[in-house]
Amino acid sequence: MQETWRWFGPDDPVSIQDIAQAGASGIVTALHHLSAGVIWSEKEISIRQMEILKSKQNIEVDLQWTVVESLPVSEDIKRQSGDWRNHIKNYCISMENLAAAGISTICYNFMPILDWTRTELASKLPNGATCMRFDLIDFIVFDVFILKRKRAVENYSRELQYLASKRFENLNKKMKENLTSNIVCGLPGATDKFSLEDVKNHLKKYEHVTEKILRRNLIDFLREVSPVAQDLGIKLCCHPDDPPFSLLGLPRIMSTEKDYRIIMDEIPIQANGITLCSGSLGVRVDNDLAGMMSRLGDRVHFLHLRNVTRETDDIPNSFYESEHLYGDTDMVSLISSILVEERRRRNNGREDWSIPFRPDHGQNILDDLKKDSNPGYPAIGRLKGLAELRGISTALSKYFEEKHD
Ligand code: DNO
Repeated sequence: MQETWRWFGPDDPVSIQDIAQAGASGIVTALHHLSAGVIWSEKEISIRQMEILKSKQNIEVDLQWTVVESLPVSEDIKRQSGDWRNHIKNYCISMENLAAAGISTICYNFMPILDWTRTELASKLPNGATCMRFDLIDFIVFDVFILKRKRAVENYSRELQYLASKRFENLNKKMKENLTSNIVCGLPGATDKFSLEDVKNHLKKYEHVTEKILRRNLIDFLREVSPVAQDLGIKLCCHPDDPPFSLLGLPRIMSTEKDYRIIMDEIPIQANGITLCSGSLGVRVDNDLAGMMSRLGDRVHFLHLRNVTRETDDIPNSFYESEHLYGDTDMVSLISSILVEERRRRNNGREDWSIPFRPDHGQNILDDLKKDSNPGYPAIGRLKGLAELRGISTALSKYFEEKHD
């Protein structure tokens, strides 16, 4: 398991030095300033590589940009509208430029309009730490009473609508603004920051896009880009929907093992792979993470390891981001499945046997609470997560080695 760490670029309050001291050896980053659909030029890519080099200052560690997260897929590609054909061409050119710069793992997602979504960015825990949270009732408040989406009520039971209406009555102006900005302003890494009007306009453009159409559009996209990636030695890895259920009445098509199976079977080449994100997928009680790793593992090219606690087992539901080892995903079983897959790859002589992972998100603890950082991406909370995950993987690897010697 190759330890990587997400870095948002020179403005990220968590520095390259911090990352080096956390012990990670790979950087996960993206050219966040470029809009979806445009070419990532060789020049822009090398500027980011130089920024990493420069920020290393005098540290003697081998820290390289190894994973792109994300090379965003434009809304036009997702809808097959407007300039989508050009955007696909541009995607292929960006992949060529990344391959030429020695970067060969590319994460992307296919969620319409909203990328990952939370209703609370700093929910207080009993021990004083804070974490991110998705509260279904708050989301309904936003959808039905703030955004006032047409036919929104059709997506929720009467009981949920009632609870949302009661909660809405108690929100003051500031609380409504906060909830809106948490949902539409774009969490770290999301390509777009929207206003309410933007969301309404986008929703209109998605009116005809059903689940079937969105899935077909993803397959069409992959049919074009996967062979190019394969020739370039690039591994594409689709990030799951976060949360893994429909939001704002929009289809979401990468939420379950079955969803992944369809996409992998349609384009059965190695370059067409997965980001297994235990935090996103773990929100659904019907996703068995360790099992998914064993069954889909051959094409898992990137791992996001984090945990959530579901507040109910219904889908959709509310959840909060728990500590890396203590949530609804059994992290020990998941890591054990990962190590079995790595051993299988090694036995088959695969060069990519060591799968890059990052400790995804972290709670804000200790000095994190006094410092600025991107929501979900504090230094110490993630460091704690990384250390715990490293502990499990080290112990299990040693155990497996002894068993097999
Ligand atoms: C959240 C992340 C997402 C992810 C994109 C992948 O922390 O996992 O922002 O990067 O959705 O395309």
